[in-house]
Amino acid sequence: MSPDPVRPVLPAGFRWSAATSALQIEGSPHADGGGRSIWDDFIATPGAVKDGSSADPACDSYRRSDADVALASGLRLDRYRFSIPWARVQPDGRGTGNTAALDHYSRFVDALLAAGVTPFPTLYHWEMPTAVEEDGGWLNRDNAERFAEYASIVAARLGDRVAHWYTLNEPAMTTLQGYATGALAPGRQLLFDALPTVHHQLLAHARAAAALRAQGAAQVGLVNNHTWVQPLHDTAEDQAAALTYDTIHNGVFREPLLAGTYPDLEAFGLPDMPVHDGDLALIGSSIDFYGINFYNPTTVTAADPSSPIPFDIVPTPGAAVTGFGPEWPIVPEALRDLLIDLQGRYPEMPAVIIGENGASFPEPERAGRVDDKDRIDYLARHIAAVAEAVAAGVPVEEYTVWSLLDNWEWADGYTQRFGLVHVDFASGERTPKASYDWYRDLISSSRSENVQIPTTQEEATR
Ligand code: GBH
Repeated sequence: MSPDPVRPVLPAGFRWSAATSALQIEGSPHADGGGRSIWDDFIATPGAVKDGSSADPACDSYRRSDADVALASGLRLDRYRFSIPWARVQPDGRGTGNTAALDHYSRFVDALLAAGVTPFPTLYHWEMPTAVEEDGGWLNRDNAERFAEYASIVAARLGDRVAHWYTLNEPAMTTLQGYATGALAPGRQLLFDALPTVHHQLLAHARAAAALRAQGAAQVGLVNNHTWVQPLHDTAEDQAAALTYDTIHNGVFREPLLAGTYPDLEAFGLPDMPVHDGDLALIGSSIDFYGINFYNPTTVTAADPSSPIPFDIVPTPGAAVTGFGPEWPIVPEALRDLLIDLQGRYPEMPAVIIGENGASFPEPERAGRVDDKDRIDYLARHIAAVAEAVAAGVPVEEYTVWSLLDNWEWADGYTQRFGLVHVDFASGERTPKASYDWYRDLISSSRSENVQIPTTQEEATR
């Protein structure tokens, strides 16, 4: 039980959501004429995916979308965050949209609306058509315009019912893991030569945002995944290493959107971004809300001077960990500190939406009910951190759990379970976990009054 009788409170009207992404849940990536994506290519690369799995059938959600709508509706979510894959809509990465796929998402949007849940789609959760990657992917500036054309096609079909859009999910992961280290598709290992993909993604986002608004979109933003970076030791070397990591993971994706400029990359010995006249004005006025995915802080130490990368990421001292091990320390206060720091840097920033937050823990593959106390504890403490930031004046308006369902975790295959709902990947059967009931009750209590956020798992499950 919390010794502190003053628990954080979230204001009435605070919105609740849960998220998934297409490739991670849908299966049948080529049904209805879906095209080849960089993830098909990555999956086909021996050793790329830890358990050798493919994303098919995952949760089989392309064929079981009604079951997912029922689960979203059972939580009484304000909004459901899902993604639409570019390669289904434009199988060759260009041309008029694939009608069968657009019909599918049109029916899905109708089903969500009928269930009282506002659809909140993401247009790019990492599935680039292979044809676009073959034209240089995010290294090629011209592909920003292609992305905007794709956005326009989707908006033309769904824009009469969808008012809120995320353009890109986590461009930092695309740059750092997709193009710099190769841990995710397209598996390029360009190290710092990957940096132009930062600017081309932000440009793609901004052009897509303009295209969406031209079709009547009410609110457009993207989701940056931010981490709270701390030096391991209080030394000049570790502080410099932490600042470099903070700049390439957080700063280069945040500053252009919220301040219309890039950090001084030269100061870190990094090349300048390939900015053309007008780009920064466009990017700097492109968002109606600022999306943040948060999972964990990062502790950084200076690397050996002979290393091509000036920092090493190390375990966070004293922190509990998720199913990923020391790579994913659990430090909820880091989310509060990050939000308060953001508000300090950008006092005029738009509303903040937490677009993802959640954790995987070792759980049975085939099970009925999972009593996922660790997840409830993780979520309760991070929601409490959000409430503390709101109390300190940070304009957070929405919180999203990653994920509604256990799903296919990219290069980690089926080895990590993040869901409020257990999925038996062999049968497709969905079984709500204890965290599903907990989240439903939290949402329902927040509708009747300002919601008191429990700060411990013991309280949360009482
Ligand atoms: C988010 O990524 C994603 O938006 C979501 O799709 C994902 O399922 C969720 O969070 C949980 O990971 O590159 O070898 O280190 C957060 C970034 C990307 C971090 C994959 C973990 C593991 C593989 N995640 N990464 S590796």
